[in-house]
Amino acid sequence: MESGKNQEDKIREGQHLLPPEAQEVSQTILEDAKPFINLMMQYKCAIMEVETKLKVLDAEFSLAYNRNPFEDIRSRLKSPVSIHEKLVRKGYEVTVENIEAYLNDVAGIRVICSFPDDIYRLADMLSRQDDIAVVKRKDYIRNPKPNGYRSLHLILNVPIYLSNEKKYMRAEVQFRTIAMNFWASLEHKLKYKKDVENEESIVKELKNCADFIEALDYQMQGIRNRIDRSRDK
Ligand code: 0O2
Repeated sequence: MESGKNQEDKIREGQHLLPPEAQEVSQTILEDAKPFINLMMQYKCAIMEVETKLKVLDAEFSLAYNRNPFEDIRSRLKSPVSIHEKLVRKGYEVTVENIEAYLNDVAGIRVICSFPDDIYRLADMLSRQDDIAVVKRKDYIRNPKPNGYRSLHLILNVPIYLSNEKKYMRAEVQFRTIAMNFWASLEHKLKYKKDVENEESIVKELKNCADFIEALDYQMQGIRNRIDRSRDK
């Protein structure tokens, strides 16, 4: 994702190519967009802060347990279209103030772990850091959604240090195993397919797959425990 400054510069650079009357409109749009671009830059900083914290934990954890607590971290800024859709869906006016006030997941970090117990260990280590506040914890692993969705979500308040202020930004961290992520990614894609035949039976089958995946996760964790125990002996 490009920084706000780059995007702004690019728009400015292209302005002289426009006819004079359009240059004025373009300048107004740019001025109106500034608070939004600035806010997105701040969310991007929050993502960087959380990623750094996770990478530090990874380094320490891998020394202590001789393996990495997560396989991958993926981050994204919510797109303007999705921000617009979510505010409208929640019944709020689409303003920069309402983005900050009502959306938890503009800054999104997804952490993909190998085993369910790594998720809880990592989430607890992150939550205990004294500059972070856990605003909300949604445990869809112990309490899966009716469709079978499983993941642990932490909504965090994370400090970012700007040139003249320290500001707390909200970020959502989703912890999933590889298997949970496989299921959620496919289900997410399938959800947006329109006019699907036998939708009810597909929903049922997806729930069955989620149950298989849950069993698989704990079976793999059991195998790892047995290997660890025999190594300790
Ligand atoms: P996208 O496209 O991933 O950004 P909240 O404001 O936090 O109280 P919210 O955001 O509805 O309410 O909370 P919830 O249910 O915890 O969902 C947050 C995110 O979790 C979703 O973001 C999805 O990324 C993921 N998620 C939740 N439920 C499901 C599900 O049933 N299937 C899949 N595949 N993902 C799910 P968005 O904005 O919906 O989507």
